[in-house]
Amino acid sequence: MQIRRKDFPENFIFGTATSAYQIEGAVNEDGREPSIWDTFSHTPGKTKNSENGDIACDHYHKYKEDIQLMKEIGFDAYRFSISWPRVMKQGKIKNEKGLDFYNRLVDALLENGITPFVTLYHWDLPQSLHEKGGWLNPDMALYFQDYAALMFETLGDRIKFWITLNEPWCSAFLGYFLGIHAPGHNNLEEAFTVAHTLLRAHGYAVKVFRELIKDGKIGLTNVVTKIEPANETDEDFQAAIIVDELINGWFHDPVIFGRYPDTAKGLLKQIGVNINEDEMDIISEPIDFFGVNYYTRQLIAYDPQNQLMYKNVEGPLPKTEMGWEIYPEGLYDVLKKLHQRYSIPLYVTENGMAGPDKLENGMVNDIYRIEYLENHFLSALKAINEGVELKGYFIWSLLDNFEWAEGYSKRFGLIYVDYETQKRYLKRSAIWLKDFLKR
Ligand code: GCO
Repeated sequence: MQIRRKDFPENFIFGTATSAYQIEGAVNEDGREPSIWDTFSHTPGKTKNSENGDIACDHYHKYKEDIQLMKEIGFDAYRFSISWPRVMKQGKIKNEKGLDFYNRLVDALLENGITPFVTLYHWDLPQSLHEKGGWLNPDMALYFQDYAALMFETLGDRIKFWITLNEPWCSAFLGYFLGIHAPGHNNLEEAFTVAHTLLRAHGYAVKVFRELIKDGKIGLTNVVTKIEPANETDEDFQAAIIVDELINGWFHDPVIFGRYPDTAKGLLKQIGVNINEDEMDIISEPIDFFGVNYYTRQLIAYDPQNQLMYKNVEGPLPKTEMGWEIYPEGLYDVLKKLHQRYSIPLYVTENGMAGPDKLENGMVNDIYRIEYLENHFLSALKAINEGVELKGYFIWSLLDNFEWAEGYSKRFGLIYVDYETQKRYLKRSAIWLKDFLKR
């Protein structure tokens, strides 16, 4: 079935997403200070080919050109993140030159008819705050509230859609348990401590938002993965329930219901992992939407050897360059589940794929990305037609960019970036999207 833009609701928003450390570069310019990702990516062995975000896509200097490309493709909106260490020195004293960049960026977006959606925290914690304990320090929720308040006061007159955190699961579990993201710790209890402080920080930001901004919307973006048992056994079903609660429920239930999921809590008690549950009332300050970052599914098998009693099993479906199964049905499933469980407006704040993109004669023939997007658009449309209040869809990503520990080896962009020349090339998928978005 050929999907068309007019199949979606009239006011449905199509956008694209990026994040500060992945595209901006200019890491030492105009008073920006290091983040934990500057430290991590400059630590030998932490990222592929020891690559880092020092230059990235040089978006700090090329933002006007990039906005023209967004306009050419025809996006309604652009989701980007603010670099905390760029706008506050020592994580707490405002840096006017850093704020000026975002003022210029937002003004240029609005001048070009593109609605800004802003993520306050997309993983680049100021290193100076990390040295005060970072997300292990409960006071970080208050530092985050001050940062959020500064941004609401600076940009809140022009930005009406705000996201507190991007994927707290990644910050907590990739950063503090699996160790593949900054700051690279390997401690399960730390991961749960960090998760709780992040959720408190979210709640504190929502509280101050309600005081400062009367005509805006605020939400939380989580990575939402379709969790399925690897085999039709009771053990794998049970393991899948727990993983679904640990990856998905742990960062949704507290925000809406003010409590952590029971089954997963039971497992943690059983394995002796202590969790903190204070200030659940602040964590569950009412929000206006959930952001859904959907990429794939995970097949889960029971594994008593693992600290959390499960392991991932590789699935049989075709995969992207990240090794993630291409599973558009999972997007429909997770949107339906989120709608049924939380009955709150949703935005797909990220969906896209890393492809084997080769630039030939100035073009990348990423037909596979067109097929990927069409099939995921169809899944989203099916959910909408069944009553899910999905209000927008942001494609990850506008540009090829720094894919964290994978460095620049993984290309998610609709636009190809030649990192040698910093030239941009619209891929075949961008040209397809330009036609799709035409009203
Ligand atoms: C995430 C992050 C993005 C990633 C993208 C591809 O969802 O992990 O928001 O920064 O680059 O998802 O992994």
